[in-house]
Amino acid sequence: MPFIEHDPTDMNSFKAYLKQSKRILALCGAGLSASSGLATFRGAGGLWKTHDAMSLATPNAFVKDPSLVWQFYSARRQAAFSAKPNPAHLALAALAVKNSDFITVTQNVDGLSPRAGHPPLQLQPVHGSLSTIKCTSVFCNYIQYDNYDMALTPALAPAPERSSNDAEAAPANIPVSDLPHCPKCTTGLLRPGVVWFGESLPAHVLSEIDEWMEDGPIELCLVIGTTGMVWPAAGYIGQCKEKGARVAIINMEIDDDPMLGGVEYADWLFKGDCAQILPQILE
Ligand code: BV8
Repeated sequence: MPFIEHDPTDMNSFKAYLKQSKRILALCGAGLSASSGLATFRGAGGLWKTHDAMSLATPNAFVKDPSLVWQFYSARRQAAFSAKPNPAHLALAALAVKNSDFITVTQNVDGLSPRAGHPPLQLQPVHGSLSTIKCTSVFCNYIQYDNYDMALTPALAPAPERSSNDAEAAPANIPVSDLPHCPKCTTGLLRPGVVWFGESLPAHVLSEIDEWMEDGPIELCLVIGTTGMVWPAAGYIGQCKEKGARVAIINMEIDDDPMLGGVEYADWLFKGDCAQILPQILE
């Protein structure tokens, strides 16, 4: 069990501590958007039951089978753009409005936190966004932000007869010529503007987080709906602790001795749906 002097599930002690906290960092993962109906990475079900989401979120997967990877991301774009922010997104946005020293570091690419009204200067998307598309040609710097087209090409139109949860339907074999191509250089294949495994995180986002980190001690780190297994994002938990932060984990699954992000212990452990818990503990 973690080394804590109070009941780790006690919301009142958390709320009392939150009241006296200014510099707070929330690290969020796929579990934040689960109640909005978006599959988590570990639970990426449906059409992707036959494929491991982690194995598709890589540059090699895209080179090997751009058709499969584009169908994976097109389905996730369609799901994300149709989803609604849930009470957890709204609670974090409200905290950010109330406290300018609070930042959210999100690993999610679904765009639900911005749509929940989270102040952009206090939201750090370390893994990019599904609504960003960019050219893969080394000679072209085309990038488009905020593209919410449900079908970037006719071949990627949502399949009405097939819900994205239809595990039986195998991905179609879309020819590369029918995949999204760059409107600027016309020859480059477009890709989703997300950070794949093996790719660096956006330098400007990392430096903004580092700047915030260096601004002084940190009172509280909220670890919300994430396995804390993906680095370097998971490293922010330990960095906050080094700056004096207490840690609260909000997760559907809480094992007895969470080793999230190399953290030996957490001060609060709130087990359940963050869409239920966050509005309660952040009010
Ligand atoms: C890099 C975008 C180097 C794409 C994603 C140490 C240091 C640095 C790197 C590494 C390292 N060790 C290993 C690495 C390599 C790798 C890595 O971390 N691998 C892991 C698997 C060990 N990291 C990288 O490759 C990173 N790049 O390091 O580059 C470099 C340096 C210089 C030059 C070149 C290269 C890039 C990592 C980013 C990958 N991209 N996303 C996309 O979305 O398609 S990460 C992706 O997977 C998601 O964004 C997400 O972050 C991650 C899955 O994690 P979770 O968010 O935790 O989601 P998951 O489904 O796993 O879990 C959901 C959780 O929610 C569960 O705990 C569940 O219980 C809970 N939950 C569910 N429902 C609810 C809930 N909780 C509350 N309420 C609910 N309702």
